[in-house]
Amino acid sequence: MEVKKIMAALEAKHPGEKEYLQAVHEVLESIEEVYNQHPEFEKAKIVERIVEPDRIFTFRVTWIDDQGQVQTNLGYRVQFNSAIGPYKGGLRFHKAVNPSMLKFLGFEQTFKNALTTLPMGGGKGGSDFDPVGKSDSEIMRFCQAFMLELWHNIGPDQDVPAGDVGVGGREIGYMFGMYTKLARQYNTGVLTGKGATWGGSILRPEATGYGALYFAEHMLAKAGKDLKGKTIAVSGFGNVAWGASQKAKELGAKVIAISGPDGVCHVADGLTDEMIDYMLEMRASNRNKVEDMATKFPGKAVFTAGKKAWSIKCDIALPCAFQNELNGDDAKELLANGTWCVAEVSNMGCTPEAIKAFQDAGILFAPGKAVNAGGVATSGLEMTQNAMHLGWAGEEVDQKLHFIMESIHNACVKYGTQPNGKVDYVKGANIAGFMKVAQAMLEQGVI
Ligand code: 2IT
Repeated sequence: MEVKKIMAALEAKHPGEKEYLQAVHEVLESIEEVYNQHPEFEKAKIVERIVEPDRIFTFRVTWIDDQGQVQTNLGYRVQFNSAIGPYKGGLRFHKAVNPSMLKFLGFEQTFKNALTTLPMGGGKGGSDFDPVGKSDSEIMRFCQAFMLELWHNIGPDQDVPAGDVGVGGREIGYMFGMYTKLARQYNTGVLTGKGATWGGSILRPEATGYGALYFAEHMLAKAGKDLKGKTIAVSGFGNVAWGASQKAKELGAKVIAISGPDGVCHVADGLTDEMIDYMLEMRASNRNKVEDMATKFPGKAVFTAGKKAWSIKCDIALPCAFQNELNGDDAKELLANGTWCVAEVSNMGCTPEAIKAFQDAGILFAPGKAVNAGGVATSGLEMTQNAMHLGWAGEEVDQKLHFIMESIHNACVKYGTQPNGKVDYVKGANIAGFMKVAQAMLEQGVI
């Protein structure tokens, strides 16, 4: 396999699919050496097959807004790879959603899910529907119209969507309600991230953020460090940033910055429990403004318009919002301010330039597909509970989440330890995930 040749062919086939090509390039670069030691992979053309989704559904979603106007959006489901289990991955509602974004997310999801130790393939979906400024009734009508199209292509052993940016418990509820009405079956395991009284797993809302901090604990311990008293900058204020902030505080760190599309809030004394709770209200309001934190807690949170979380001096940076939200310039600023650990909690949160800057500087860096896998892992645990028609206590779920994050860290160390003894977490995560999916594809023949 030659990365350059494969990338050139993909670029010609999928021109302009920036995020998708970026995600594929990162994985291929990491696995090239190991792949070329396996002639059986080359013979079965595993790389050529693994970079293309199994199939993509595209559909029109029509709904009526509060003014009585007809609105049309595009909906998608990318069923990327089902070599190790049913398609599994979230739905993203965001105005910038397009096939490139969902293909990158589905591709990443395939390897992330392989890392979780659970039997889940990779999928992703969503819509260019923009939740910002929408009323609750509009959100409900859109979710129902979206499910009217999607329901036929999903199922507990077929494809199991969940939340992502713009899709949380509320949206999953509206979609599940419509699914049940259409299917005339109470298929609990068809979606994850459900409410706790109707098949949802305890801790699923917190799991992405909690898992990220468990992973960070292991990464820091391996480097002889810990979280106690460390300052953390977090981007975003959605579900992921909320869970990460909660756990960071619980483990003795101080979250001193959160950000949004409008700017950053500097919280010199660290987020309080009250402020962390308020993040949920900010998310539910659909205003998408981090300034609301400063308005609610004057004097404690200081808002600066147009700045990112990465402008605040911190020990640890946790991108928790969107792909490519931390670029080369941001990396320089963080490094100049003495940041010594960056853990991507968002999917592909850092640009290739930023990752290179962190790696060149020799600071701790771990990629999203390892760090944020606790979310989908807990979705996998929700599927298990649904299949057994029972629910576990929070302690049991948390214990399993701990075990999974430790296993992912171990896999990164196994496949990513360099001759100098340092761990390349990007390489480690990519190789560990790839090897599992590639081997399964090989054993299942050319299909
Ligand atoms: O990016 C992700 O892993 C998610 N949005 C969660 C997917 C899931 O199926 O829980």
